[in-house]
Amino acid sequence: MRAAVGRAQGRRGLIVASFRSPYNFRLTAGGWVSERTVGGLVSALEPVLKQWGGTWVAVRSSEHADLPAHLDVPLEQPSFRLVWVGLKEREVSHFYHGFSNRVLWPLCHDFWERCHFRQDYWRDYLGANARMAQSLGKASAPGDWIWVHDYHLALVPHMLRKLLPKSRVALFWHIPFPPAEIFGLLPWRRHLLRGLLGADGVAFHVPLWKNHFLETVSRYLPGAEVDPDAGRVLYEGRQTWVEAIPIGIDVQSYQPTAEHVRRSLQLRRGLRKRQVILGVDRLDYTKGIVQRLEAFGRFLQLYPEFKRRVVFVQIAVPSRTRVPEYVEMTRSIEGTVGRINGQFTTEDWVPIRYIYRSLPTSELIPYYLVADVALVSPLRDGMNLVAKEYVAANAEGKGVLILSEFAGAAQDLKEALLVNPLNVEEVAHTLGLALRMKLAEKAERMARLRERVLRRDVFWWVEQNLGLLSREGRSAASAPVPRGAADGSPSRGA
Ligand code: ADQ
Repeated sequence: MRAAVGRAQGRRGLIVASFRSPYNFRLTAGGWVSERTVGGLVSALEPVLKQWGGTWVAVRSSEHADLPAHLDVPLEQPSFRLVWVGLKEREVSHFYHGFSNRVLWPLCHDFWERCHFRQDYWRDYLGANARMAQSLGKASAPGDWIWVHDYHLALVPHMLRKLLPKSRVALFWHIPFPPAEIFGLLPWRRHLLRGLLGADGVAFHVPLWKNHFLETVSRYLPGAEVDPDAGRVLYEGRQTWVEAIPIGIDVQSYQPTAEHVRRSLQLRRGLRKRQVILGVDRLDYTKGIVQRLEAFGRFLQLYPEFKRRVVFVQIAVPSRTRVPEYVEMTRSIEGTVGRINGQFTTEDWVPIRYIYRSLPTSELIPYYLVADVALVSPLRDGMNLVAKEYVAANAEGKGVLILSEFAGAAQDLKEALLVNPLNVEEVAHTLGLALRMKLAEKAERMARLRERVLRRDVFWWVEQNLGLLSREGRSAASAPVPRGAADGSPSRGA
């Protein structure tokens, strides 16, 4: 596909649609500056758009009301176009904070008891999806490929079918897809399934989520014909390919530079050369932060010889701070940190360092380098990019990855130490194992993990997804052309 894209004739564009804008904008003394927003989807796709060019359609947040409706971004070195969809405050509140984050998010992570099935949320979800579909219709030219992202926009593919019957549409679902009996609880389950099946291709991170989706369609969507072996659904006279395509990262941007190494040595000195366990997350109840802290506390009880010799650094970026469940979660994490530190702190040692803010990648990498152990223990996660970033940064092979078996990444990264994040005893003992692991075993495990993470990077993932659109006899020659390929200048990997 990489080669095929490079050979393609004629420029066709890639249009990406997501709820979140890839950048926030800040007015400084020198004018507006763009800052990349934090989150898995943006971390993965922004480097691709920067390299390929194209258009990104996203919802405009209220702080950006003064900026034009489209911009060439990033402002400092424009490489693609950002088009904003304006929504009213109430629409964002019901569509995003409500239906997306208090219905679909908990449902898909198997927290169905946290769902708020409210009709007003649903109404604005429908409306916001329709507005997004209209904007995509306006932003696209015939022949463009439209790539819709995530659960916020599940109805868009079906809506685009009516607006742009000839367009090629793919949708990537970034979170888990739950078992049929859980998705079946959703009062609007049929609308959602029909919405997704408007796409030519729907992809999930791993086979488990794909299989849950196919099972849900066959159980709850009358008239749909599912072929699980071929990964195909026939519905209303159309066919949709369904695939498992694990997301990767932009490996290059996690390769440590001399400056990262210098900074990591500084960090290690600041931590008095103690061993370091690291957690890095968007603050979310699905990430299992409280359970992880409890496991660290238990580890200190079970392995007292590590007291004063180890520090747990938890970096959490504030997230969805308007949703009550997240406010409650923030308090609960702070309470747990306080209790464990209160129990174990000595004159010269505080066991947990809690950093509650977003860090730029250049500051995150030194933490990845200094960490003897990365403890990635979500209760449920579509994939989890932090696990892959840690591996990519770990060129020397000295680190150990402990990974929840409930993260999609565990299906990819089998040489990690896999744990059940709810089993506090198991996680505590695995910490003991990881901190005592011999260098040779660490290096061997890390080498295997790196082989997979480096090979299946984010560009591989994009090609696989766009490949879904060229199936069914459509030649790869109609694929979007990365920047430079159409005029004969070299493009990455072409
Ligand atoms: P997220 O739930 O946002 O993504 P994840 O995959 O872990 O989760 O990505 C988080 C990203 O934010 C990473 O790139 C990480 O480096 C960054 N990040 C986290 N904490 C940070 C901090 N304090 N400062 C700066 N950056 C920080 C969703 C799904 C995942 C899926 C991704 C991509 O929930 O399962 O892997 O989409 O598909």
